[in-house]
Amino acid sequence: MPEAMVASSASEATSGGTTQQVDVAVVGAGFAGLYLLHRLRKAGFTALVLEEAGDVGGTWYWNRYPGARCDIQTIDYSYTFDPELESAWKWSEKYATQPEILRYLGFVADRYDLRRDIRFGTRITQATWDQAAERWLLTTDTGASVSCRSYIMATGCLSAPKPPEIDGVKDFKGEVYFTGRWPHDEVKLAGKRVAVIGTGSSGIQSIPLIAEQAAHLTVFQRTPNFALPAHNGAAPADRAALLEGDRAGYREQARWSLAGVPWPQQMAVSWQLSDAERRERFEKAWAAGDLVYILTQLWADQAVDVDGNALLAELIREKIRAIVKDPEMAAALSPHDHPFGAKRPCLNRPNVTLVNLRQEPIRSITASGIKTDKRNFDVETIVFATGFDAMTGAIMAVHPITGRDGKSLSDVWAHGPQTYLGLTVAGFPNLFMITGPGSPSVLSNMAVSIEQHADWVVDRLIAMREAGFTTIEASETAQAGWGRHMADCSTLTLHRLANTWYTGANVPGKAWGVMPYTGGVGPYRSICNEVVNGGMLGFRLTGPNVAEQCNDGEIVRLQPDVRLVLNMLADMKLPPIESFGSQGARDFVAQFNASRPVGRPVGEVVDGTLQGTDGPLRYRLYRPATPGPHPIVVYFHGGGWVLGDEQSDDPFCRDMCRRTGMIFVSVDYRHAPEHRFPTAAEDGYAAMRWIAEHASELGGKPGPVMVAGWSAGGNIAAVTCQLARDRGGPQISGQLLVCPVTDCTFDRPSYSDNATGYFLTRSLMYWFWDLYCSPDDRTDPRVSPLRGNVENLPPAFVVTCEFDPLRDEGVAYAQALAAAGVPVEQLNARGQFHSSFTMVDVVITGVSGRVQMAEALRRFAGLPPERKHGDEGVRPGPTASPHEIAA
Ligand code: N01
Repeated sequence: MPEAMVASSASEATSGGTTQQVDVAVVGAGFAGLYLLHRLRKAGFTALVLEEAGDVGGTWYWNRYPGARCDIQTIDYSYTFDPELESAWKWSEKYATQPEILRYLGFVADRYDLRRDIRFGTRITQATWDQAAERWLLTTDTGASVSCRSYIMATGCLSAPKPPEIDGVKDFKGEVYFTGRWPHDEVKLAGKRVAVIGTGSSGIQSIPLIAEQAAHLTVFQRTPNFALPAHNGAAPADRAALLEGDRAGYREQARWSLAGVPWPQQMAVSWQLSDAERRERFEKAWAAGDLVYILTQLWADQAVDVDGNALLAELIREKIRAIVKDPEMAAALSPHDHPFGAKRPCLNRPNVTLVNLRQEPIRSITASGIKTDKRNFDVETIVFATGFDAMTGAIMAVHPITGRDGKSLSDVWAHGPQTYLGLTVAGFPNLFMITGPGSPSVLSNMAVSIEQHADWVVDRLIAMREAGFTTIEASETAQAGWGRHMADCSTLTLHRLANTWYTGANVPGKAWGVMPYTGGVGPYRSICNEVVNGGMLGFRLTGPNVAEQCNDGEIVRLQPDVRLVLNMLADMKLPPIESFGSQGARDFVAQFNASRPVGRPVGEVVDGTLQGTDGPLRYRLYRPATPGPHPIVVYFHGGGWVLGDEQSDDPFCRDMCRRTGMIFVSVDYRHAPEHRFPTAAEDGYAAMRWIAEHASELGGKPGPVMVAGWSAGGNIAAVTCQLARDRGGPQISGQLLVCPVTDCTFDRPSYSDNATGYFLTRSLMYWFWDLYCSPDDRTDPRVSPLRGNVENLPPAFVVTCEFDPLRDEGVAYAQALAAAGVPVEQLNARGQFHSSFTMVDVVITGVSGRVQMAEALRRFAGLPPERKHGDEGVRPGPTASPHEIAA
């Protein structure tokens, strides 16, 4: 049906039997649905909102249990699309109560006259895509159906309460309430024996208020949760002043921030701070009572590193011990099984008698109360604060959704939600989700995310109308790519280490996976913009009078942190490094390295000199904190034979020393252009010999050493192995080659695929080669080890990165070693660039690669594997895995 006809019939509200025609139907009249309706109308679309509840409010309509409030400061948890609206409404508290938020949403609905296009008390029973008409047909429980061109789920993330899944609920003779479906009439708890099951945010918010009324309250807690004081009251003066000082700037910062609230990125890492400094930061955060602040502002590694997080978690447990005087109760309330922030913490705290379900699980609910393994509790009222079938439940539970070719969304999502951008699903044309799984949603200030999503969707509908397109659908390629990117992002945070509703682990039988996008609000926004700027990358668009358009592909192929680093470098608009000249380039590298996070502590760092071929060479030795003697790894830094020194890969050496439990000796070989080929190679070999001969004096195990190197250092490590074999030793038990230079030709595809844009450029490599080695010498195996004899070399672990000009020569070297019978494993690191593995604590996704490198070195040394909890993802995830070419 033409859009004009659709429009003309749109406002004819129908009941029973007839089908209302609109451009767009929206499910849900919460924050998202209201804003969508406003924007759609302004854009000239006919729109209808279908809402099961009796009024607007969404989650704030249903969650009216005692104590319900928001946990993001209300000045941030507001619409920002209309400055007049902002000045027309004033919040009374720092964290507004549910009634006030509901009043606000009612105020918004009235101000923009939204209710006239909302059908309340209407549940959708079925949604089916009609391919011929290119429309969605919605049937409802009122009998009035709707036909729409586009169908938008504004259903919220926490709207489908989880069933109690405890035996015997039906037998209970008393009253049963769910926090997520609290009655609108007054609930009388005065003088009653009440049980609350669950101590998530809803439980913790409601328990103190229920306790005030009830004669007796028994709280059944399975998992203790981190609870923090909210210090409610007026909005803090400093935040209010920031907002009032530059409202537009403040809102814009929020849109590009990580969590949707304007706080800067913390740079200081936990191990850089003293105990006293950490405590001071923590006390400040504790006193502030701001969830986003305490989740992001203490130290840079608090949310990404198990150790950095444990320091904070212990400080909170210390508070619990100080507040709760009964040690047994304090222990029961102290979370130990999940990192702080991996479950949503609560701004409040329980203050009542507790049943620890870890010690006495609930057996069943009986007619008169709750029976655990040890006791019977007689109660008159049970409150289930047991949470939600989050993110997907709200979308799937409302009705069956059938897309193109009869595809059911439940089937497509049977093993976990698949989406493109969290906004669309392949196979479901013209279906959009607001804050769906795969978007930042619940890990962000929802108000900011909702506006971004709604704007993006409505802007696309406008653009389609202008171009004559009538359908839009995500491609399978784009969706699969987004799934990979989502999984990559999830390795950046600690959410993977907790059983929560974020991962689906709270619902028995639900597929496991981190459902919200963990890459941050700002990066997500820029990706959505890139999709548009890339010609709607990953979408197929069709229309009756226009040619089909499909610019297929993946929007993010880089690892998320690599993307951030490269974007940051691109924003700096640096001139090519080679344009600085060799000394200028060295100064630049030194300055660049000074700005990176300091390396982690090791047992000891010793600087010294060793005897090279023509005189002393500096070295830096990294010794583990464990008792020695330790195996020794001789390490050669990167820098194209021109740049760097024994300290320039300091964070990498420290990290590998800690992971392997081995001594790393980083050698300062001499550099070009002052010392050209074969100086670096000969220095490398001489240094390795000296270190092997002096192993005991250095505190190492006598016997074979190992060699390792990155980039040109990888080249020197590979060459050293060949020279040691040909010159009668010393014995080397293994070689770790990270993005090594192995050959002098530049015609492999990675040299053109990754010629620019990934920091190490093709022209920089040309420059390095020119400074180090004249064309006549380049085929010498001491600089092109791929040209040498690769038989009888030590076992190797070769690392290559997808976005590295040197990728293919690294692969070629691994293949050559394998063909010659050398035991070799190769790690092809997807989405990584040349510097990924040495940018420790900046490129966090490099951790899994370094874990594998450390394991390889331990194998070379004949040691058992030693994994650090949390590093490698205890859950299935797309960590780069070593590809064994041959053994
Ligand atoms: O739900 P939850 P919630 N037997 O899933 C326990 C938002 N929110 O409604 O952890 C016994 O967090 C379960 O135990 P365990 C906020 O984002 C915001 O409280 O699975 N116990 C847990 O203790 C929040 O994160 C505000 O071991 C059972 C609890 O029930 C999200 O909503 C306020 C059980 C469920 O906790 C969800 O919070 C409220 C069983 N069979 C909510 N099943 C604001 O302040 C579950 N539990 C804005």
